[in-house]
Amino acid sequence: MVATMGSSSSFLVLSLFVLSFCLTCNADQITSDARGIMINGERKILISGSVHYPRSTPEMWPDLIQKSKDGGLNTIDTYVFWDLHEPQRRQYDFTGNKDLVRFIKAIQAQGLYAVLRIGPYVCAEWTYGGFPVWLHNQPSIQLRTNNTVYMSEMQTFTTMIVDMMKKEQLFASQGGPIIISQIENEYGNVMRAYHDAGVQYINWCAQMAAALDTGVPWIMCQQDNAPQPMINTCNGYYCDQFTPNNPNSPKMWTENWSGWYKNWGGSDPHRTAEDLAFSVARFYQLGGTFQNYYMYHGGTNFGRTAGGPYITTSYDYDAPLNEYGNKNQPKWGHLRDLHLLLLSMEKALTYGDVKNVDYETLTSATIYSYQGKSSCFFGNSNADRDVTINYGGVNYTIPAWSVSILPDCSNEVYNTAKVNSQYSTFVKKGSEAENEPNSLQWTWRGETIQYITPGRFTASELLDQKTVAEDTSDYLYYMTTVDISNDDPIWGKDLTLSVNTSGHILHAFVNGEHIGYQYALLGQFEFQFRRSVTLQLGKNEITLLSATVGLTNYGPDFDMVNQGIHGPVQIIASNGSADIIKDLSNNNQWAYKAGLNGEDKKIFLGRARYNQWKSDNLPVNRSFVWYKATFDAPPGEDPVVVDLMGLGKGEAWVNGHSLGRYWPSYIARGEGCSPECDYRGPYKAEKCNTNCGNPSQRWYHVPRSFLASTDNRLVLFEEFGGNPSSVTFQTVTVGNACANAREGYTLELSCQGRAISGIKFASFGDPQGTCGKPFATGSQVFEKGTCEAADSLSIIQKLCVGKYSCSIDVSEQILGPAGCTADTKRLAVEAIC
Ligand SMILES: *[C@@H]1O[C@H](CO)[C@@H](O)[C@H](O)[C@H]1NC(C)=O
Ligand SMILES: *[C@@H]1O[C@H](CO)[C@@H](O)[C@H](O)[C@H]1NC(C)=O
Ligand SMILES: *[C@@H]1O[C@H](CO)[C@@H](O)[C@H](O)[C@H]1NC(C)=O
Ligand SMILES: *[C@@H]1O[C@H](CO)[C@@H](O)[C@H](O)[C@H]1NC(C)=O
Ligand SMILES: *[C@@H]1O[C@H](CO)[C@@H](O)[C@H](O)[C@H]1NC(C)=O
Ligand SMILES: CC(=O)N[C@H]1CO[C@H](CO)[C@@H](O)[C@@H]1O
Repeated sequence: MVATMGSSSSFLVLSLFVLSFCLTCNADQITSDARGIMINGERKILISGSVHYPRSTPEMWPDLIQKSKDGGLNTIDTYVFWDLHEPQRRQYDFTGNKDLVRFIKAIQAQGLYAVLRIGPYVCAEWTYGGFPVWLHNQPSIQLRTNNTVYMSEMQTFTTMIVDMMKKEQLFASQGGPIIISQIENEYGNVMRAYHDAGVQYINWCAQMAAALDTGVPWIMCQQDNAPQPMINTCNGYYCDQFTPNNPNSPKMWTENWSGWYKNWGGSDPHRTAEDLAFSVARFYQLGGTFQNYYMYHGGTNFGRTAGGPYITTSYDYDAPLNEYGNKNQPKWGHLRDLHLLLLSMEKALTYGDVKNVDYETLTSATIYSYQGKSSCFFGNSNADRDVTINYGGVNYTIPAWSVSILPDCSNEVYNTAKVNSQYSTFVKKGSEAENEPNSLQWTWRGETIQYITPGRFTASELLDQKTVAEDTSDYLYYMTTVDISNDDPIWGKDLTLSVNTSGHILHAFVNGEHIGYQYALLGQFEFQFRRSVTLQLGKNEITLLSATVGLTNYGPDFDMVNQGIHGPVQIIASNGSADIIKDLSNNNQWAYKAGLNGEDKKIFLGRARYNQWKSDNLPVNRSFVWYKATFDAPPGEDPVVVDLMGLGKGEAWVNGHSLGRYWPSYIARGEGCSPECDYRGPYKAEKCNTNCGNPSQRWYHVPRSFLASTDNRLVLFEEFGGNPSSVTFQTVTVGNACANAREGYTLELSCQGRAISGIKFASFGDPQGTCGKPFATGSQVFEKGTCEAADSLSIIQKLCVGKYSCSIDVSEQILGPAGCTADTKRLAVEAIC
């Protein structure tokens, strides 16, 4: 806008014009066609990664986004978590790590695009799929279907989020970063269960969203019948065979599962860098132009946000950035190399002519020609066979389950199965805090178990936990009394208390005594608790304490899955061969209380008024105990974790911030792990697991922003019984970095924020062995081969030691003659961090 001013009045008019125009002067126009999303009329290659704002802290966001950008992403995707923002009806919260606007602005600050998946049902292994539990208790409501009460609540929340984004000018149509929004989530997977009402509902979702007039496209993932103008998109481990329902919609992949989540009782899933890169390269080879990693950073399920049942507090996901925000190498680097290459081919991929050539089974070439130049993808989807193809008179070998990319159709620049990025291993180190004693000094107090007291909410039936506790706590007391007279047929007999529950954990107390507890085994959430009991003549007090471990978040009618004691609750007297049953389920008056006493008093905040902590006779292996200790923060910048080995199950707080549930006593199933992992062949969540036979989760992230340098307060609520004496704070640092690159490539090494302190091994020639690789059998070291450039080690030492990162062109010019006859020489380096 250049103009010369005439008079002051026309200046005023003009500046008003400029002002109003400039509200949209950075505006981007987002449209789409069959080849892709277009920004201001130009088709784009969009490479996106999911980072969920509440799974980290605002202090971590800039670094996570920076590392995403350095990893070659141009877009960040997040869900919006309704239950966090509206914990009680019409009471909103956007503070701290719930500050959605701050998160979107952090994306904008680094020049990335954003995808806002409002849902508001989000699944996401998040408790109740992101729905606030009060929704469940609205009269006449039915969730995710043609129900006016639900639709009105959904519309109110969705509109509020859209208005909030508009007010902050965050849609691309206003000059902001949000280029796409999503309504609903994977509804196509469950729609059949809702019959015609489901179809009616999804059409309503489409109209409701479109009417919000964001100026950017809306998507619906896993929705084969997505009504116009919604774009349906694919979620899965592989999406190369996906076609959208509208021939004018681009081929978009909204969830590429970069790994998998972990359960209590489960081992650690891993998806290899080779297979993930293969799925991505294959998708872009076959015409995809938008793909999103689910997750790029998984993070942590703080507080009670983990869904489930039984999703762990760690949501690491084996994502390219690990739970603490460090690069998960070689995945991060191997994908970055791919992203940069794909972005360099953007014009050819989005505007080029496309030709597919089929070779033998499951092997094909795709050639993109643009402005007289051609770029090639050679894909081999055979899981067990390398294939050599002849293209342009030259033979190319494509390893099994891989894609080669040749930006000039002659030189292979990238192959998904050949990893040139470094491997990093992480080590946990004890706190080096000065004056920190070897073990923490603990104080403790007991949790008071509740029995029937007048004035409680009562009902003559067993109620669902969602109905009574409305997710204010994991815990709900069910309390009743049983009167026994000496003419009662059960008097004097051997008695058993039997309770059917879908809990997930049940504790039983009779006349003040904890007679036992039981928890559901992973995958078997219905169970029956049975213990022998002794009742006295007269009144007997029975307290059943039920605890949930993440509310169900997925499946048709997932919101109606029973959580809590549904009965029957019976006292069973054995009378010879027959049983006499006293059924308490619906005959008795039940009193309810949600939450623990200590939760009501918020004793994890450490207020002086509840300062009844004792320091003597520290209980060990006793259930329902609160423990407290103070500690100094480990110095430095490295991420901090607390090792809770020795404890049973409960929740942990640092300075009042909940770290999440802990359960180190739950040992991962012994089967399903294997020392090897073949990247070839379709991935599934059970394929490449580690950590069988160890606690599913032993270490818990303590974000640096939760900590002061001294006098931090750790509070634990121990439900089952444990020993806190070995609890320690540790830091997570890079142990060593191993890298390996072929001649003609560049080898890069870094210690992720620390200087490289030494080089343990370096050899240019035909080095043997592996180093730092997960799943590698045998010794994890490089060894000198039959030939080697004599000065490799000293050259690498000179180039790298003392540096934060170093990059070496692998060639004889730099490293000296290797004297090898092998035609594929390589450089292998192990650096000490
Ligand atoms: C959807 O709900 C409306 C209003 O309650 C009702 O009139 C209509 O019959 C419902 N449609 C289906 C298919 O259930
Ligand atoms: C390519 O491979 C074919 C089949 O193995 C072989 O006959 C041919 O000589 C090779 N061509 C070149 C240029 O190496
Ligand atoms: C209670 O649990 C037992 C054992 O799992 C089962 O056999 C029985 O059918 C259950 N009863 C009800 C009413 O669900
Ligand atoms: C208990 O067993 C005895 C002997 O078999 C029988 O006579 C009696 O009726 C039983 N009581 C009840 C309440 O079933
Ligand atoms: C803890 O106590 C329970 C019973 O109260 C017992 O079964 C268990 O073996 C004890 N565990 C340890 C580690 O002492
Ligand atoms: C159908 C299906 O498996 N959906 C899952 C896709 O992955 C996301 C992320 O892990 C889950 O939230 C869905 O349940």
